[in-house]
Amino acid sequence: MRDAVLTILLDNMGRYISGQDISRTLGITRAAVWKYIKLFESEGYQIESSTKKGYRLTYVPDVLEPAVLTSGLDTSIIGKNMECHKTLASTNIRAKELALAGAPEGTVVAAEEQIQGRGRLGRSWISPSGKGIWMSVILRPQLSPEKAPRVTVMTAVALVRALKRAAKLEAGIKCSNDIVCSGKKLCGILTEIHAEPDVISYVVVGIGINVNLSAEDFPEDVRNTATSVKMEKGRELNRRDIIQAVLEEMENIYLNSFSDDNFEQLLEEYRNYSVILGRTISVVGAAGEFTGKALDFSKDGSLLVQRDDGRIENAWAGDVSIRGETGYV
Ligand code: BT5
Repeated sequence: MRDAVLTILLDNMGRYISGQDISRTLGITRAAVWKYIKLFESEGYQIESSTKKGYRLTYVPDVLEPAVLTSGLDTSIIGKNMECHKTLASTNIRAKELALAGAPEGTVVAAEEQIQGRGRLGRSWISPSGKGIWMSVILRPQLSPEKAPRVTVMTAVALVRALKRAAKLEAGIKCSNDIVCSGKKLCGILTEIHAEPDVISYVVVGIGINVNLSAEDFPEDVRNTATSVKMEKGRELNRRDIIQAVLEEMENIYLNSFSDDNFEQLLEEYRNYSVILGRTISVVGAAGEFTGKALDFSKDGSLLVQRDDGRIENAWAGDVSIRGETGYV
């Protein structure tokens, strides 16, 4: 019932709605409505009350809860089913449990804090409470497993678009799972798949966005290579606006540009956002390290790198780390 009252206020954000209308719609007393209003105020929501006009929600605190994140969300699949937690080991782990148990496509898991946030290749992801977007999306694309890198390409483009739309921030793509700004890492993507031999059964796309972190929130070893929306813009942003933009852009691409026919167009946008194409980079993989020129991204999502001796190698984002010649990018 709490969420139902909150949803009505959110759907009427900035407009008065009478206590009577709320009580009638939900079949509760006006006294009960008033109790919820007091509860929301104690949680940081700002609500104006007028004996004649009713209640008007004027401010929503930066908290992750399904009613807040889904109200006004313009999607038909992604985010229709949502779970928010105060603390999780990792949203990817929780999303995988849900996917295995049959959760519908588009289910989103978000957490205020992760205590075992994960990067690729067993690395960790710093996820302090209340300051970032740490979330995972479950998808069930009808794709053969070797096309799974497409999901990361889609997510990277969606993140760049969403940051531009919701935060007016120009970000770039380093390697498909790294979104960067001012030469530092702003977001990371961890795509994990579960597949039968010929078809993907589910994909969990883990998305980490440093929103309101300050330099001190990063441990020393990461501080020089990491940034946040707040550090770039000089002010805090509400995570809800960014989450909704990300989910909307993801769904837009998923429904319109994900097929074999349209993927080339998406790849073109991806190339435009790349901060490494044409540059000399260092590729660090299981087989060692080599330097070369980043030539292009192939249709399968790998990076084509021309080694100094002229040979062209495929570098897979999932298996390698890429560094600029002189720094992180
Ligand atoms: C990634 O790995 O970039 C993927 C990160 C995915 C995080 C999301 S959060 C929601 C979901 N649940 C999870 O448990 N994970 C996903 P990788 O390219 O391996 O980068 C990891 C490296 O980035 C670390 O070894 C650090 O050097 C650095 N790093 C760690 N935390 C960072 C942060 N918050 N911002 C920038 N850099 C960070």
